[in-house]
Amino acid sequence: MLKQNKRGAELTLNVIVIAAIVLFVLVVLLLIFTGRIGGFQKETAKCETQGGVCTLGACPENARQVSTLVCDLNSDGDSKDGPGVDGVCCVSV
Ligand SMILES: [Ca+2]
Repeated sequence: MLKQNKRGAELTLNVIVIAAIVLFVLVVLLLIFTGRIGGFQKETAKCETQGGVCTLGACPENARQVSTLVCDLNSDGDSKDGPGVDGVCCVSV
């Protein structure tokens, strides 16, 4: 604290550093927030809610795979575990 009183330039530098840290935290919070909104959008595009069926492997002949609808067959809340774990969305044609 004594150094800050002696040299105003150092105080200014501290303010800049603190401002940069605050800005960084805000950016991180924004990324988390937008990530959650993205999660909500995925929630509405769930396979089952759109009339599809989640299947491991290929879809049956009377259904087609819809890649825009997500599956979470292992129910861990994450639909990005891959088609071998979460399955693919099959919608009847
Ligand atoms: Ca999953």
